[in-house]
Amino acid sequence: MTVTDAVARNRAALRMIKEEPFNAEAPPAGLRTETTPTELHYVRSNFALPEHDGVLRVGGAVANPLELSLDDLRDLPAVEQAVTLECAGNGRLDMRPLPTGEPWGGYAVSTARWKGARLADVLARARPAADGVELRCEGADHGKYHLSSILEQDDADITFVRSMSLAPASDPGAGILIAYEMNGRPLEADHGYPFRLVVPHWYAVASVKWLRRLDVITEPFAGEFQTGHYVYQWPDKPFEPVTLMRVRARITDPADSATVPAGTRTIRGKAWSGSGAITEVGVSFTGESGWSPAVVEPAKGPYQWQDWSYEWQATPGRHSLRARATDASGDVQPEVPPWNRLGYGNNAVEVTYVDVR
Ligand SMILES: Nc1nc2c(c(=O)[nH]1)N[C@H]1C(S)=C(S)[C@@H](COP(=O)(O)O)O[C@H]1N2
Ligand SMILES: [Mo]
Repeated sequence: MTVTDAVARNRAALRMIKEEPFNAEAPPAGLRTETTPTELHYVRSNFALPEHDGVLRVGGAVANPLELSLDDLRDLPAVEQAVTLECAGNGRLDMRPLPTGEPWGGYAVSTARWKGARLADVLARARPAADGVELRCEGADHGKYHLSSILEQDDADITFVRSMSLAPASDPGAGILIAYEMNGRPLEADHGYPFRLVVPHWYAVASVKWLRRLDVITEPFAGEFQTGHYVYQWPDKPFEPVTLMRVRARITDPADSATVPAGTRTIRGKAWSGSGAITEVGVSFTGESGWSPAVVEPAKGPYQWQDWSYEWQATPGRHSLRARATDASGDVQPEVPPWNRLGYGNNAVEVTYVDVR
């Protein structure tokens, strides 16, 4: 697929990390509103934009294999929900030593309204076999790829494939969609046209774009994007697959390096986690003092970031503002990025510098 005018328009307002395949962060404005406008939503693609023949094939260990078109998916009951997607590599640039991989700052995170069919409804029609354990999810994109294992041959041509356990995939309550609309419009090419998975709470690698095949499999899947990349390669403990988004807060206002007048200022931000609703956000001003509680708004939906705010008596001088979130599982942001070889899951507390005049 080529870069059409529509694709170029969708890319214009983003902060580019890499031109081909196109990878780009949201601008700070993409995090200030309740949901991120499509043209401000970050883009992360491992390969060039693929061709897609418009058919979703559902097979493997199923009683009733399916071939579904976009219209077939639209005929199923539709669900629309806001979902925060974050790349597992978000914040990699702040890790030391700097891991290999796309040098994401902090803005590979966005929230859109996604509409589609429930994955569980599609699987119910296909009728998985009793010995099915996982669902293999294949995108239409492929290309040369630097494999993470040095034992493998470098730069093989591989396809983007992920798997997930069959239990959540078959659970209508898990909120997993085969999405065909984003913010009320058909998907843009960069976001997976004609349809993609949207897996709430998980780092967005699970949300396979340009979805082409779903196969029920009877052995766990071990593809490059499952067991090579998207794995926490810890220096001091066993490797673990990347799964849920780690708890994180972001100050959205004032902007980093802003100058603001002295007086009462409202500090605003977002906070999100894949392991539970945000229960607390603390704000700290010197880098040393304790954490003062911010007001955390209740979640507007089960899968989206939450707003928080703090009334600040801003006195003249340079201030370092930090925000730290805690979620319902009791997980809290660390002070130091949790270093791992491929640089995933950096949810360390961030600092915003503000000059008050
Ligand atoms: N087919 C396919 N799906 C994919 C990817 C990809 O490279 N190919 N990248 C994944 C990763 S790592 C992320 S962070 C999200 C990004 O989704 P977005 O570009 O819509 O923001 O898509 C996921 N789905
Ligand atoms: Mo990602």
